[in-house]
Formats: sequence, C-alpha cells, structure tokens
Amino acid sequence: MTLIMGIVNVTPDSFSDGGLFYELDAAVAHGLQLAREGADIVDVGGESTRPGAAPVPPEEELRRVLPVVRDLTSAGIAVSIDTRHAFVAEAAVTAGACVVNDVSGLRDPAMRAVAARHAVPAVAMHMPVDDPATMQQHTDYADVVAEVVSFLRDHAALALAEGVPTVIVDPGIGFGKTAEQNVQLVRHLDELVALGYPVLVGASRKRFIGVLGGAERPEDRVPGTLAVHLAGVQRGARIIRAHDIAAHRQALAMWRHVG
Ligand code: HH2
Repeated sequence: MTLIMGIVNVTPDSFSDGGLFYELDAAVAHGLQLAREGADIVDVGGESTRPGAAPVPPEEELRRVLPVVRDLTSAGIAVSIDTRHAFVAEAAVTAGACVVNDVSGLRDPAMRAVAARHAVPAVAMHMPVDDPATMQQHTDYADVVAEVVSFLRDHAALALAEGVPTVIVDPGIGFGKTAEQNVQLVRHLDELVALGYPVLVGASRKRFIGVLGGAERPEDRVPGTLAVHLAGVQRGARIIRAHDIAAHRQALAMWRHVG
C-alpha cells in the first residue's frame, strides 16, 4: 500500500503555498482538510527549503510549527515534523509528532539522537549540501543516481546503528539537482528501493515539472506531479509527499486497478 503524506507549510515564503497557511488557524484547518481528503500523515514545516530560501532561526521555526503540531495531534492526526533542526524535532516529537522528516539527511548526530531517544521513524533525504541557499550550485555529480544511493545508504546505516528504529530514504527531488537529474532519479528509483528501506518521493508541484511539463505556476503542476509520483510508485516508492491529496487518492485508486 502507498501512503500519502500531506504538506502543511507554516511559512510566509514556500514556493507553492507560501503565506496561505502561515496563521495558526489556517494551518490547522488545512491539516484537517488534508486528513479528510485521505492523507495518512500530515507533514508540518516552518522553514521553506526552496532553492535560494533564507534560513529561519530555529526559535522562529519552532514558534510557527509547535501549536500546529499540538492541535493536529490532539485531533488524532499522525504528524511528521519537517525540519533540519534537532531542537525543533525534539519539541515537536514531545508534542506528539510521530515521524522526523529531515531534508538534510540525518547529517546532524543530534537529529539522529532525537529520533533514537523517542523511538520514532526518521526520513533521511538527500541534498548535496545542508544549505538551500546554495544547493543549486552543487549539481556537478559524476553519476547522480549512484551518489544519492551511496549517501542514503551511509546515512541510513549510521542512523540505524545509533538506534533510530526505522529509516525512510528520499532522493530529494529538486534539492541540488537539475531537471534532468530529477528525471534520472525517478527513472532509476529501483536502485534506491534495492537498499531495502521504505522510499519516499516528493516531487509535488516542483520546478522541474514546470520546466519539462510547461506549467509556469506551481498550482498548475498537479497533472505532472501525478505522472511523476505514479512512476515512482511503479518503481517501488512507498510514501508520496504531496500538496493535492484528493487528486493523489484518485490517481492511486485507479493505479491499483490498472497499474
Ligand atoms: N520537499 C520539500 C520540503 N520537504 N521533505 C522530504 N522528505 N522530501 C521532499 O521532497 C521535500 C521535503 C519542498 O517542498 P515544499 O515543502 O512544498 O516547499 P518549501 O520548502 O518551499 O516549503
């Protein structure tokens, strides 16, 4: 079965939904709506990691996400915390989040320690440097698929050895990658699946879909997103991270019939 992770960005500047869910009430209402539409887990983040985004101090990130995590978990929703900061992950998990989602690949020993101490699963996502501001200057891979697989193999093994109960790996679509490199990662997702960890894919509304699919505005990239995500599912992805949950539910239901 494929799980769907819905996205709530409590930020003023996310590339697709920046500013829409920045206020507590709007963020919580959106999380509840995603769950109603069929999200299995809701991913709450307080820092945009779009290419070139300015970093957010962890205290400000925590101020944004913590009340949202509290309200959604009290409503019985499974919440993951999307953060690069162990301090934010610690507080969110203490408030009820049940998964840590780290776009910096569990590089920080303190992040691995949080997931291990609280015995929660952790997502290790690949990015070439832990810096969204400059990551698009680091796309000079000799072999992008081999490098991403090797990075995730090493970081997942380290996390498991340090007591993280479950590691989910993610190729990091759009994080320090060209459009063609994103395509290669999806085409060769089976090489990541072969590591034996659950694989998460997050291509939702991302720029390469605009470039290759001819859709300028992020909200016009839903059909292209579905195509990429179904290709990922076909090659073994277990979790899909998405903005548009009803569309994904329908696409996955039909995929089960005909795929
Ligand atoms: N992508 C984004 C953020 N977090 N986490 C995982 N595991 N995988 C991803 O591909 C991923 C992620 C970026 O998308 P979004 O949250 O929509 O935008 P922004 O970073 O501008 O808030």
